[in-house]
Amino acid sequence: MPSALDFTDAEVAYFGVGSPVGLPMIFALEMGKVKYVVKKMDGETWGAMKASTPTKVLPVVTLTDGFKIVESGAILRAVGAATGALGDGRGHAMSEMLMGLNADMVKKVFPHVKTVFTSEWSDAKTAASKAASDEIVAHMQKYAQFLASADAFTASGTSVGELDTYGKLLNFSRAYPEMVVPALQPFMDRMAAVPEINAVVDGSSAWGPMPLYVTPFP
Ligand SMILES: N[C@@H](CCC(=O)N[C@@H](CS)C(=O)NCC(=O)O)C(=O)O
Repeated sequence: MPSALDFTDAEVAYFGVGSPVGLPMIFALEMGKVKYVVKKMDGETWGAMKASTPTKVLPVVTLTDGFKIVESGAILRAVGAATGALGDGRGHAMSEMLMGLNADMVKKVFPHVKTVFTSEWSDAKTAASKAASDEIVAHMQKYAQFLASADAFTASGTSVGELDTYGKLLNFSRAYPEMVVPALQPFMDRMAAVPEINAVVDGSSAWGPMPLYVTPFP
């Protein structure tokens, strides 16, 4: 395992939207009880900051020594290394297997969904998106074989891979409820009941309201 960075007092810049990109790393910070600084961006503050960021996208985490970490997966794993959520042995492998499956989930689903920022939509787009459902559900069926118990993939149940799975599935299942195949429902229910995770989703964390990024099809 890599030696861990110290995220204490790190500034975490992200939008006030609970997206499949940002939610997992926020879950990891909250689960790890990291004393970080929330920098919640909106259109105006982001417009002023964007040009100065390394990759012109958020999230950006700035450690107290000025080191900046970009890329949500890198932040998630670095926070996981600092908080024990990377897992070890089989738990680490399982968590990384989920990360890989989730990357494929994103590729299959993201092009089809409507988000809070989508301005134009049509019935034809909804029909085209729904036509992708079978392939998406077939992907989600692959997860069940890896469950270590009825509702968890690892012994901790909150490895970075599980946090990533939950953050992404919470969003994408707004468009495709069928993505939560029956075998995954206990996992989703357990994760929803974790107080730190629930606080981010229900808007009672330091981030305040975080409406989900993906919306149901109209
Ligand atoms: N690969 C990047 C993608 C980051 C990304 O797409 N960020 C979006 C928000 S989820 C963003 O900053 N959009 C604002 C913009 O492009 O101006 C990551 O995983 O961190």
